[in-house]
Amino acid sequence: MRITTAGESHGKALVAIIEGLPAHLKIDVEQINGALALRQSGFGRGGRQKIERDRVEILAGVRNGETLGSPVALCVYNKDFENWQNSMSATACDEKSMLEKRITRVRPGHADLTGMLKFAQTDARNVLERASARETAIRVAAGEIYRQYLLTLGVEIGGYVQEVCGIKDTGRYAFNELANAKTTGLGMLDSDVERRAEEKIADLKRSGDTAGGVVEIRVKGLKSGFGSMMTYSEKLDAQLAGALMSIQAVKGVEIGDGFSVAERSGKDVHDEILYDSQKGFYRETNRAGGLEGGMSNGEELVLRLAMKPIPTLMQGLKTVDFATKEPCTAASERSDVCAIFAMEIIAECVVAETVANAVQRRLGGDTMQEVLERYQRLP
Ligand code: EPS
Repeated sequence: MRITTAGESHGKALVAIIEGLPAHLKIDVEQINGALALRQSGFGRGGRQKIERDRVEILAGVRNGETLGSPVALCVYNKDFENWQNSMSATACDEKSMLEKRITRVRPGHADLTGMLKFAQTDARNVLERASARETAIRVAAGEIYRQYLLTLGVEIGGYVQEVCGIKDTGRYAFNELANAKTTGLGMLDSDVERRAEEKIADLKRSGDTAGGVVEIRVKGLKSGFGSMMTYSEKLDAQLAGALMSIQAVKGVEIGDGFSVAERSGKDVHDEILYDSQKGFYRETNRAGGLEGGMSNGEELVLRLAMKPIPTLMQGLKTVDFATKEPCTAASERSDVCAIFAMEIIAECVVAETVANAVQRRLGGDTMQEVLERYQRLP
């Protein structure tokens, strides 16, 4: 399955086309809209989210609530476009409005400077409009379709926010506890830690600063053997790491015990293998995070990702004006202070996309019934 997205942050709309979905996948539009609303929420979000009310419109590929096997086209309109038409329309922009919206005080940590140099632009807006994390709205809409594909097979995805700007939750949670993270406001599962994290975000807001954090994503019910050690491009751990790193602001990804495996010897890292006539092969520990040799091993997939602080700071960092080459403070109009809860929702969707693709690559199938039968026949 292949997905392409397009859309600028203050352009008319975000769109996606997914090719290769089997026919007869039931599509629940309200579930997609629920995820879009969650992505917009969370403590620390800024003024833009008061303008947007993201809802998906399915333009093609679905009839009467089921995929047809044809490309599925999705659209999420940007309400803010109404306020930006004069400078963001595809045709006939107003010179004065474009000048007013022009950004040359490039922001450290954003794509502004490198993108301007690479694409020969004199206005950072021609770079940042696409680099913006607004694009994740359409990735969530598409990701929810992949989640519905996986749910048909009994594969579930959950997650929670583990850390915000150094304030960490060190608890361990069973998969069925993760759903609570969607109801807390910041996506954390320990209410004391969450309260301290919210205080930290409020402090940072007062000082014009921003925060990132760590999110953990888990996948339950995926059978063994997805991905492959045969070629590096087929390794599921590599695909997951690459997909998660493609989300705006992600600077690190860990699988299972991640970086901490380097601190311990082999006997404290590898998961010993047991056999039971009912359960088949299994492990009592899951330090590998459900992935060995680039393949799912039947245990839960465990992934963590680190999000850097948002690079638009209200108290702008030192930079250089691209036009004058003079030192200045970086541009800022409005910004989120922390979007870690949004990251949790987005990361689940990106994982859904990657895992669904690994399943479809191995099993094939023109209809969901074929995919399901093939999945159920696997050990
Ligand atoms: C973003 C800047 C802000 C964020 C935006 C990402 O938008 P604006 O410039 O309109 O205030 O709110 O994220 C979203 C719009 C969103 O829906 O997540 C950026 O520069 O990356």
